[in-house]
Amino acid sequence: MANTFGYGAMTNHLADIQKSKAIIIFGANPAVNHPVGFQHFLKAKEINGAKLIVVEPRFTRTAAKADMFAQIRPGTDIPFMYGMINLILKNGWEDKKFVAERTFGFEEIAKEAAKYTPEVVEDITGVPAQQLIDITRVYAQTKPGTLIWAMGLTQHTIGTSNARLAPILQLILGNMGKPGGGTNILRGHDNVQGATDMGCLSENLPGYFPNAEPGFKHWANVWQVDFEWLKARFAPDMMFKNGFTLSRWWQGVLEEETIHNGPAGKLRAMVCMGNGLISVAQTEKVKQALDKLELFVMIDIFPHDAIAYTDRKDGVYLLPAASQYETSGTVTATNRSGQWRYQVVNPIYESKADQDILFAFAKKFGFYNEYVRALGDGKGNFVWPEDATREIAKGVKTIGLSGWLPERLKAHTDNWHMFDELTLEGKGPMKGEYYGLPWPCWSDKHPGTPNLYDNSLPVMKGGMGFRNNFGLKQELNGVEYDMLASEGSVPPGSTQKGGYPAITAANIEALAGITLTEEEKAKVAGKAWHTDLSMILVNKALEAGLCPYGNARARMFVKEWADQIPRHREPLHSPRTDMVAKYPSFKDKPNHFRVDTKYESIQMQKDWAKEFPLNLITARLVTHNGQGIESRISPALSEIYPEMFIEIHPDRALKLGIKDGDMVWVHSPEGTKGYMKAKYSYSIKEDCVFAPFHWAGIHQGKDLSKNYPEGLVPYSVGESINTVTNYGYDIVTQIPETKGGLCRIEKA
Ligand SMILES: Nc1nc2c(c(=O)[nH]1)N[C@H]1C(S)=C(S)[C@@H](COP(=O)(O)OP(=O)(O)OC[C@H]3O[C@@H](n4cnc5c(=O)[nH]c(N)nc54)[C@H](O)[C@@H]3O)O[C@H]1N2
Ligand SMILES: Nc1nc2c(c(=O)[nH]1)N[C@H]1C(S)=C(S)[C@@H](COP(=O)(O)OP(=O)(O)OC[C@H]3O[C@@H](n4cnc5c(=O)[nH]c(N)nc54)[C@H](O)[C@@H]3O)O[C@H]1N2
Ligand SMILES: [Mo]
Repeated sequence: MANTFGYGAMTNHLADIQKSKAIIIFGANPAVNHPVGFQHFLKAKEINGAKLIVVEPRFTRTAAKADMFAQIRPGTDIPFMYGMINLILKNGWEDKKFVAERTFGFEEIAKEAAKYTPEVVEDITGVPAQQLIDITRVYAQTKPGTLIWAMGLTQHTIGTSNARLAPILQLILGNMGKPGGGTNILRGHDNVQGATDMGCLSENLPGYFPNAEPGFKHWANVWQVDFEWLKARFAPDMMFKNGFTLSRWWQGVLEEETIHNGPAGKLRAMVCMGNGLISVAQTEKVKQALDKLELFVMIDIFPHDAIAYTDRKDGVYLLPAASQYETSGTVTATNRSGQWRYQVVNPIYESKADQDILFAFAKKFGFYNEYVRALGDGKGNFVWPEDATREIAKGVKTIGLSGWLPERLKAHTDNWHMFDELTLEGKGPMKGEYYGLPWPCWSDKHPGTPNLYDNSLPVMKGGMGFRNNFGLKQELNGVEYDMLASEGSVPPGSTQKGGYPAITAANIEALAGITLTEEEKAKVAGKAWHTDLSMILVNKALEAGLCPYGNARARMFVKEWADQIPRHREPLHSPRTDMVAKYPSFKDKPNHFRVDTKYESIQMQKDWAKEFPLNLITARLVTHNGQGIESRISPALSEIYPEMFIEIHPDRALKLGIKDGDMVWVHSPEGTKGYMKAKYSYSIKEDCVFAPFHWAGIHQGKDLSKNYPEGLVPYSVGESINTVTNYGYDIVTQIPETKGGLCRIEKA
């Protein structure tokens, strides 16, 4: 099952933010959620005099450090960014050369931006026109500028559009591919980047190979198994279909008429490995689905809250997983760097490392031999995790993991004091490599890539253009455009003078100016750079100073998408009914990760704001983590924030007759309600409330403590705000709209 929380990696690295002169943050609170990384932001301010701009619905601890703070209405970042682009173009602050040489579709963006005057933006976002003008003037004229985002941009029905418009803003300013610039998405869990890279999403295979026959054939080749054998593992016609997502698996159990699960029909069993389950929206549905499953297997280092939500007495199995300290291997950090970790202790008691649990399953299901065939001698004799790391290096060329050999990664962990913090350059024994070999690390000799898309550096020093993934020509408004970069836009030391396509067996000789031997030709026949396991194509490209994936233009316009350019659409449950008519949501989408997903039909159903007048924002606290089980089982952390609460502005509370510390009911348009403590706060506007999502164990007011295994009740239980968050899912990724929605509050 896929985890749909977030997409995208940092283009630059964390310490590179120290080189920024302007930092604009949309919907991230690094002072709280990335406190170690936030030190680089503070250093940029102190050492570099960088201007820090925060665009946020709440006055956060990050906002407290900002030079400029725009208190935006949730879900309206697109109008804000278009407003900036409008002013940039009016004042001629765009980087014309960059746009002309390295992008596609700019005119469409300019047309849309023209609609968003400062007055229009003020009406939609609630940010005063003059503030937008001031922020744009500073950000557009102070370079290099970096753009930061995290969950405040992604957890919306239009999350994907948000995540497209932010890089478009950076492209227009020419801030892409520059030290101190880029788009830097602060990712969540340890190794969430690695998990995405390894195919833990239900719509693609490891290394982002499309969920289609060529992708499976590539992996069959790497795994040395027969493609037909792989095919036989799937129900008929289901092999190339997206799977369910974590946010909607329950629909597969509960709502037969709206699922598209082929001959398998309803979901009957679930294995949950390292996820809290109550952390996704609609916990009442999650509860009902847990009750209805025939088999529920939890593989976790601790039996977590989901256990308490189901009343069932059988069909539940807890498999004790070992923690990261009891195993070893690589994780991938938010800046694409690899880190080797050594085991500290052997798994304690009867716990097993996750991979050993998976191996045991594979044996039981009868495909262990195929499962481990690519490892070691192919007969089950292998060294974990070294051989698995080699398999990754062999198969994942798409993002350039070929250079991530275990020996190299271990040397980086062993010598991490031998790297420069600001440039990541190695010294002494590590000379010539960048710390953590940030991907793409194209080959065993490539040093890694600290900053993506920097075409001022040779490819063998981490330089590159944009990826050629979308053809050579594209038509737009009757004109045919070249999708490759212009003449003159190319990393130095290349055999080419401008753009070039992705490397294949068919074009390598012409592009690199070489002749392959007959033996080489036979080895690479029919292959492209990312499917050629011999490495001949990649190595020959690198020798010619060519980036294996080509040198193309960044697309601002995407023909195949629901919105070809990012467009503002109001949240499904919007506090501004007048805006819904002007900026309606998408048409309902059938068969979206196997389930029908509603947009317009919910949005138009009624004037939600009348009954549910408060905008609900959910986010994080520094002392708790995720679903909260790992921090609520700590007596010390539970003491700092001992109970679930909801922040409300005192002026609004006064109108509702709610005093600071009163218990309240928070009602959701879903028909559910949550019981929690009201807390006065001035950090939100009067029409918003804020609640953390770290609690569980009380469901619609009912205490579930008795349902935890004996002796394992967390020190703090509370209502999960996800019982109250509203229906709404991103049109592409299906991330829940947990940062936009409505509620009503009454004194309990
Ligand atoms: N202490 C701690 N650290 C963590 C975590 C944790 O649970 N605890 N979780 C980790 C994980 S998994 C992740 S993904 C990251 C997440 O890191 P962040 O994205 O920083 O996390 P949040 O606090 O959920 O959301 C950030 C901000 O978005 C704002 N916001 C809400 N709606 C909007 C909007 O429409 N527009 C804008 N511009 N802003 C909006 C919220 O007010 C909030 O302050 O943190 C990681 N770090
Ligand atoms: N309302 C609202 N909801 C949200 C969000 C929000 O901002 N608002 N944010 C969303 C986001 S971005 C995220 S990432 C999710 C987070 O939600 P979850 O992923 O559910 O959160 P965690 O608490 O990090 O859960 C991790 C689980 O993994 C277990 N674990 C830790 N180490 C290991 C290991 O080595 N092996 C195994 N098998 N298990 C292990 C832990 O014990 C824990 O149970 O919540 C999402 N939900
Ligand atoms: Mo996350």
